[in-house]
Amino acid sequence: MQRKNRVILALDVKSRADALRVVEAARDHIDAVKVGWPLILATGPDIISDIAKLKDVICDMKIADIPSVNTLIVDQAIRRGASAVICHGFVGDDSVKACVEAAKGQAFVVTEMSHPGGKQFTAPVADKLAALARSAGARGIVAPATRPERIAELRRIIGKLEIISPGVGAQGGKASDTIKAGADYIIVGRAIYEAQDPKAAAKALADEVKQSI
Ligand code: O7M
Repeated sequence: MQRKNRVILALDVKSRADALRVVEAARDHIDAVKVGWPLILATGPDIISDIAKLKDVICDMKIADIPSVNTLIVDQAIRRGASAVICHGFVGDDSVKACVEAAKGQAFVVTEMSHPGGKQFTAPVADKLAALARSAGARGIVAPATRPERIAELRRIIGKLEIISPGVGAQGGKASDTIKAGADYIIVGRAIYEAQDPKAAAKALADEVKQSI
């Protein structure tokens, strides 16, 4: 994944046509596309390979199963062209290690989630999940743009691992605050794909990021 714009597009749209339209529009101002269940279920898993021809794909199945099944899921995602995957840490170190191994290190572990409910169960254990990501050899963690102070705290735990951070725009987080707190990339969905002009929206976010570095 390039590190030019530091913007990852969360492509939670419901059709192949919309997916390709938004990626084509935003492609110069994003570094990767996060493809998850809404789009995969709406269009079929071939969408992973189709988008991977245009941009690096991070497959977001928030994988949370026993190690052997995690391996099967990651294998399928990588075979279809994903450059990285996202998994949950609460399932334990063996499950996370299975994802990391199958993805050859290209796995991100969810820590504290960005929505209000993320405070309920994920926040109290987020530091441990971040430490697990590090010890398991993951590429990085997912941390909340809605709580930049937590990004800074989690950064102290993970050292040089990468932080990709959702919650900018529709969930109330700001790109500049997120980057200043120590995130490497912002993850943005609705503020780009629901915009009148997705290209302009992506560019504005990438510009805000550049001014915050
Ligand atoms: O910008 P939005 O709010 O439209 O979309 C945010 C995206 O980030 C959406 O795809 C969510 O699944 C994802 N996300 C969160 O919003 N919060 C989290 O805590 C974690 C994720 C995520 O990407 O996890 C991998």
